[in-house]
Amino acid sequence: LRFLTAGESHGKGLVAILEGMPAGIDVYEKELLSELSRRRKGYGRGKRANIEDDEFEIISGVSNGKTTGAPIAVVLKNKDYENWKGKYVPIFSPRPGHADYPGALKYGFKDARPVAERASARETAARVACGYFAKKLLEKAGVRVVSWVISIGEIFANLPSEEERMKDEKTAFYLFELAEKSEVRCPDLTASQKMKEIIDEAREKGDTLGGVFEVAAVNAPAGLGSFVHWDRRLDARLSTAVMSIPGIKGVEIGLGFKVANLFGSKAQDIIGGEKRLTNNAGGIEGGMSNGEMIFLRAAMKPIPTLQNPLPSVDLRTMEKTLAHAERSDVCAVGSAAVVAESMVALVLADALLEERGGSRW
Ligand code: EPS
Repeated sequence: LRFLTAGESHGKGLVAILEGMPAGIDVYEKELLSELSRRRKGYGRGKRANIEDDEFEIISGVSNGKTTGAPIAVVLKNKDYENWKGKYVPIFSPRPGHADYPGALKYGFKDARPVAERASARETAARVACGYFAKKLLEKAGVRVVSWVISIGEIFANLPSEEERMKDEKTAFYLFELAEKSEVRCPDLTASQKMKEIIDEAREKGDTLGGVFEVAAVNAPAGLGSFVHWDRRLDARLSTAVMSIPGIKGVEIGLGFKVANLFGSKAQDIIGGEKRLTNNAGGIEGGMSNGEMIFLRAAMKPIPTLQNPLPSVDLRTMEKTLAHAERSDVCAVGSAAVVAESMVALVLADALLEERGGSRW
């Protein structure tokens, strides 16, 4: 299974091509639309989210509501294109933390606009479109991928223990259901309110916020991925996929960094039967799924476009100035979690097809 995306933030639209999906997977346009809107919405997203409605067209690979085995192509419209048409806003002063500066150095640009247009997280809408088909394939195998936000800035959710979140499938579904009701996708509705307040505070100050989210793949079968070669390891594939989401600076599997502080006798998940008592490994041992819930956590940095801009330079003269500022999001952690679900689903669907193969499902 592989996919490609094309498109710029304020261009005509996005194109996603997903290749390698077997035939016979049910596709419902309403469900795809709802996945796209889960990503687009959320407290802290900018005004752009209200302009876009992620109108899409599936132009190949689906017939009579089922995949055909041919490459699936989805075209997503950028409604905002009409507002940008004929206008051109250069970016001469790169935003610290953004792709602007290294992108301008890389391509020899004095104007970082072409960099910013493609580096924009608008592209993640195309990933969610591909992720929808991966989720539908996983659904046939009884696997579900869910996510929730655990912190935004310094506001931390009060949740069931980490041990329980990593281990218990019912808890995972419960947290997911609550997160779906929260505008910041956080299952602790009291913390959600505080998160909204801190987002308001950031907005008023012309500042931005990041946060941490968790993703769980429930009912994933054992044996996905492999130990036999570095690039077949499932944890490596998952972390690459999640790290590739704009703004992500850290990915942990299971207990993550904390496991390094434990004695071996406390870190491992004892084998006493088919299921383990704990899931510190996040469902992956030796680069393979072990039949426990696959569990990961990712950290997103604050968005680099600040309305109260940081110092920068003018790329034409290298003289000191303030960074470029334009309409942007204040916080997009909830959206990143939805994108991460899609990336995890794409990796797991790929690994599942390696195991089970087949042209039709
Ligand atoms: C983005 C900046 C904002 C976001 C955009 C990603 O857009 P604009 O610059 O047009 O206000 O809203 O995200 C989306 C449009 C989207 O669909 O996620 C950026 O620079 O990354």
